[in-house]
Amino acid sequence: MRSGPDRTAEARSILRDNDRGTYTVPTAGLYPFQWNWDSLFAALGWAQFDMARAWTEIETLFKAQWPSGMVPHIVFWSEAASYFPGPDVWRAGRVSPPSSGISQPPVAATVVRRLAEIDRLPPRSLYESIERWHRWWHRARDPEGRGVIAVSHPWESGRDNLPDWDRSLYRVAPTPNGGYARRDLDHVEPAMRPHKTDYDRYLALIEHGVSTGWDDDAVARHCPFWVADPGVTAVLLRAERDLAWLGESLGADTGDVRRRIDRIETGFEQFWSEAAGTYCSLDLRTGEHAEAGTSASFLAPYAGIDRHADRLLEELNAWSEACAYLVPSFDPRHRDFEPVRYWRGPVWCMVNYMISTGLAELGQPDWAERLRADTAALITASGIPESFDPMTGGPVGGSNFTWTAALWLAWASKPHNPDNDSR
Ligand code: 9WN
Repeated sequence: MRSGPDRTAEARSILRDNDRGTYTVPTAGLYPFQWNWDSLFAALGWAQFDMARAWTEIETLFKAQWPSGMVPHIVFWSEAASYFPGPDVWRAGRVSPPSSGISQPPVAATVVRRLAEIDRLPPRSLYESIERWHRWWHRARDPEGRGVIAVSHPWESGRDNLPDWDRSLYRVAPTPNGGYARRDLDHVEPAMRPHKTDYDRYLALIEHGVSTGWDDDAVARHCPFWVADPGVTAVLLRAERDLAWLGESLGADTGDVRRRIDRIETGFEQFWSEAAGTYCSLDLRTGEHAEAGTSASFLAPYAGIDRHADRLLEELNAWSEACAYLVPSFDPRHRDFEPVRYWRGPVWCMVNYMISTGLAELGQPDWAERLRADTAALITASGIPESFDPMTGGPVGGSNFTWTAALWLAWASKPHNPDNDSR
């Protein structure tokens, strides 16, 4: 019998190597701090062999929660020169520890529910912290109560240089301070990273946040980039449902959570674009939908939304014919698709995990298993990098990557079991 590489041993040792005691860095060098959604996916991996460490990961992240309820996308627990932009650029220092001034897709309640199912319920204080974070999303990023959640920076979506953001981002005047030195290109080939023209605008948006003192109302009213994201909205809707489950298990009053669920469940339809035949992001300053679908379009079932399910499955089938491995981050038939440039094409295994979970719950076990099997094949062949080329299966971005390791341990290495389909 042919024995392949032992990815399970490798994945565990990547988590251990990236462990900084109370949090896990996404990968050494390229990302030397605690990142929000990376840490939560890391907890799923830790839970496979060190449950106490899994809980610590989440507790550490919530120690950085802002008084407003916001949980930052990066927490600078220590200093490191290998990443730009650091705390001196974000100047979000009115709270300790220093952090960025924006958030990231709120997967916490969903991960905590998973941990509760395999271990124990969280303390009430953690439930309340997550509840405050969810309330912040609605208040700060959907102040008009439309039922769609905006991002104030491409980094807040977690899907940085997606073609969706191009039109909205290129209306932002680039930073006049062009003399900065990027650090990401010290670690990863330029062809796999965003362009300088994108970075100039990422920095301008940080400067805008700093100029408001990171004030939520001012950001909502004046931020030049204000785009409702089906990715963040679907993740939040799923998380609200899981928060309701946690709240009920803990004996909390979940009336507000239920009202928020109703609002986004209805609001989500605003993402549907008949022109694109899928869910697309929506620029709230101009009212325009993006031109094409992204991997986030397929997160609707994960959010418990089955409207347009047949159309989504047709679309997924069309994507599967246009690439070798599902699910590319952007429509592989579109002119802006780039198979190795970060979020303009590559496959990200934690996105596959979320889409697959939704497809299983939709009653599509074959599609769910196809995504798991594709992810397993990618990791088996190419190791544990940040993401993968959907055409060749080759590794893309940083290496020895925490979330790929974690999702291998928690999901991709385990063939689908139909008995696990019901929530
Ligand atoms: C900016 C850490 C993070 C992920 C994001 C991913 C990338 C950062 C960057 O890396 O973003 O947050 O500098 O490129 O896009 O999803 O959390 O892995």
